[in-house]
Amino acid sequence: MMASDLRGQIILSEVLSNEPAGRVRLEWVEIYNQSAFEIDLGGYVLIADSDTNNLPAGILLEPQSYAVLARQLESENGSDSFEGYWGDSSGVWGDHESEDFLALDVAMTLSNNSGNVIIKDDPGIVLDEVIWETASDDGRSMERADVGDINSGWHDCFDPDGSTPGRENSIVPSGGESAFEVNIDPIVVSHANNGFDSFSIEVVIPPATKLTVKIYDETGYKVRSLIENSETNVLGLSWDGKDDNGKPLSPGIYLISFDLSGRSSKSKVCPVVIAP
Ligand SMILES: [Ca+2]
Ligand SMILES: [Ca+2]
Repeated sequence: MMASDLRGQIILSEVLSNEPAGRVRLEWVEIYNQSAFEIDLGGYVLIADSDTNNLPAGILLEPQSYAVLARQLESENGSDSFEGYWGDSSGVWGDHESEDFLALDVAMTLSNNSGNVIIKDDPGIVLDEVIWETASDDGRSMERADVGDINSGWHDCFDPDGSTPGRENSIVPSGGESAFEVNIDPIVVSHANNGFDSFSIEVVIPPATKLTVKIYDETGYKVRSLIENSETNVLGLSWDGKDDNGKPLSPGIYLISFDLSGRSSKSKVCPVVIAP
């Protein structure tokens, strides 16, 4: 394959524009080499809002590999830098097993609320572009859904860490990007025979939302708080049929409420039964 045929094989795969809380220099852009060949990044141009960066020649990105272009890769005291936050904070990139991918410094400032990033090839042809018009949560990146398909869309990162620099992007849950799913199994349990089975509860919530789960009796009295403001996208919980004081509840029907806050404010209520 001619070198020129490789030009279109570098795509944008992830953007972190809204840094983790309290940080100011931690923006980065992840690129991906779709091809089956090493590609020299020399000649590629990254444009982030008004900042233009000519990537340095002689740096090779391996096939099907990611590289991070960071606003501040390293810093002397290790703190406010990509290496300090996503690496081992030694002050040097590449000296730790968590730092096993290519990362470079670029000059850029990405706005949280709206912006765009473009990658061009040597002759100035736009290879890929991403535009955003709303802020993601603090520390949550935007990821391309499928790095093998340049036409695929983008979504907020579903990984509990909030981003996936240098590695595969997170997967959209089966229910879709706005998935809010609750599965409870079983829905009837019994106090009989001393032993008490628990309700097993799995919840999928959209990115940038927080989940609170509470349990009420039939009269609307709250008997138990299971979790508050959890940001985990796929969460497994269990309820042992006891109240907040650890006391087994009387047989009857109970209502488990699932409330989202943040970007979406949906709710669900699911009835379960404690049998005699
Ligand atoms: Ca390091
Ligand atoms: Ca990634």
